[in-house]
Formats: sequence, structure tokens, C-alpha cells
Amino acid sequence: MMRSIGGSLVRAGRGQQGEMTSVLVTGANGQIGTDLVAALRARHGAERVIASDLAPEPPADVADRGPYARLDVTDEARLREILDRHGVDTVYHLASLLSATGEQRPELCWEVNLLGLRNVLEAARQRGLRVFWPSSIAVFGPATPRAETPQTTLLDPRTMYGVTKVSGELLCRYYAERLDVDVRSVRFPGIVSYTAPPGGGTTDYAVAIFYGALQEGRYVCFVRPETRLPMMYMPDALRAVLGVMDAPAGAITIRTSYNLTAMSFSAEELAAEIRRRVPGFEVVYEPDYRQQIAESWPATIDDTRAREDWGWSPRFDLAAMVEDMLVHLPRQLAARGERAGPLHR
Ligand code: AKB
Repeated sequence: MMRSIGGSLVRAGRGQQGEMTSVLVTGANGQIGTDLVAALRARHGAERVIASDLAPEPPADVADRGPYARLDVTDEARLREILDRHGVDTVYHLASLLSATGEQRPELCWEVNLLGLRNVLEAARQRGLRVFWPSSIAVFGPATPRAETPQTTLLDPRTMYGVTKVSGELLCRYYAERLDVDVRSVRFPGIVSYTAPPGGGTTDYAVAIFYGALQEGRYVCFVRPETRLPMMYMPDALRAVLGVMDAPAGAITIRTSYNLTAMSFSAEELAAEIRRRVPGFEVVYEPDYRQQIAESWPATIDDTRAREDWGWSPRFDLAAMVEDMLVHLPRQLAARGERAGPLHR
């Protein structure tokens, strides 16, 4: 269902909490977008948040929840048309190919990730828009310190996705410092959530493992058991996005992207935590090309600057996240008419 909010939106604020705003979310049907759109609609009102994605229509279960526009972010004219029609003042630009898909389609990854970002930043410069754009731990690489990776360190990406994230960070800083665009960013670790599944990322196993546990009692994991990566539960990820966007401009001292983390665990530690609640859960490890990507990324992250500058503080650790996932994912599966197997509580 394609829906527009007509010409009646008032552009009355700069998008800070409590002010009138009109928001565009790109990549709205993805893992983060699905939950972020719901959070923004709860905050600003459904009609003030325009969800957009490549698909002609939103997923059926959210189709009646607010305005939706079809948008390919590489189409600059269409982007401008949507921004102008809806009087948008803030863009959450999530549309992106992730690390695993990016290795399969490197040219498309470059095009979508960087041309899309450039289109959003250029539109923001011309219209005075505020922008949120997610970077990733994929900016780091084998030459980066793997433990407590500092904010300022060697960026050494070996994936096309990581290359686009480093380039995107530099582009954001250029637009912020030279062209006065208020663009803010965080380097997300792997994100675990239950509403919409991730697609095409290396950290996807940390979500898929819950589906395996609940639906099959078994999971074939594509990274080795000892693979340790920084991770975050979706409620914390949403708090990070809103937190960095709510901060006064003067508090934002990093205009590339903030290091961010909530927890770090190995694949076998995650499996063990799930097994404590789903007895008999079996995991088989069959590493594929994504192992090499995972190994090139940090194990733990130093996010002191985010904590100091805008009060970042995560709430979920591994045990709390697993507990919450195993409460909500079965309900989500039931709502989607999917089977949750006999092993879940
Ligand atoms: C991926 O695995 O590609 C993403 C990321 C860490 O940016 N989840």
C-alpha cells in the first residue's frame, strides 16, 4: 500500500526530541529499519515518519502503520521528490548492502552504499536536513588492534562493505565540517533482534541461531565456535540512534563515526547461553567465507567517547539478551504463522 501524507505536514522543528518533525527512514524494511520506524512513530506520531525501501509496498504486517514510499537511494531525483513532498527535516539513512552480500556483489555495494549516502548528504546540504547514518565495525581489519579497539586507530577494511563504510565516514565528516551538515553516526557491532531478520551480514549467525534453536533444536553455524565479536541487542541499538541524534550539536566531537558496543561473545558462548534455556540444543560448526570476514573484525571495542560525549550506556548483556529473545521470538514466529519447535519453553 502506497500512502502519502499530503501537503499538510508542518516543518516546525529541527528534529530534536519533543519538537515537531518529519522523518524519512531509508532501508526501512530491514533489520534495524523495521524497529527504528516503530520507535520513531511512537515518538513523533505515525504520520510524521515516512518509511521507504526498494520494495513497492511495506511488509503486510506493518502496511497500515504509517506512510510508505518506494525509494532506490541511488535515484537522486526520487529522493528529492520524497523529501520535498513530505517536508522532511531528518533522514535516518539505513539503506545498504551488508558485508556478506557486499562480497558477492561488490559493484552494487559500492553504488548503493556510497552513491546513496552522497545523495542523502547532498540533499541534506541543500535543505538543511539532519542525518543519521550507521557505520560498522567493518571499518576495522587485520591490522587494527582486536582487543578494546580504540576510537582512533588504523582502519583496515578487507571487504567492499568495510571500504564503503570508511569512505562514508570520511564523506560524513567532510559534509559536517566543510558544508555544515549535521550528520551523526555510530559504528554498529552485530545486532541481535527478533522483529525482522537481518540479511546479508556476517554477524547474522547471532540471530539465525535463535531460529535454529526454536524451530529445529539445531543450528549449523557458519563461523567457528571460538569466533568472538562485539554485539548489541536491538533495544540498545535504538537507544544509541536516538541518543546520538538527541545530543546537543556541541556535544558531538566525532563526525566520522562513534565506536559503540554492548557485549562481546564467541559463537559457542552464545550457543551455551541458549542451551541453558533450550535443553538439547545442538550446534554444528561449518565455517564458510564469512569466517575470514569475522576474523578480520575486532573482538572487543572501546566506546569511551560515545559514553563521554552523549551518555551512551547499554542495558543488555548476553544473558539478558538471550532471555528476552527467547520470550519475544516465539511470539513473533507465531504472529507470522511460523512454527516454533517443541524445544522452546
Ligand atoms: C554485517 O555483519 O555485515 C553487519 C555489520 C557488523 O555491519 N551486521
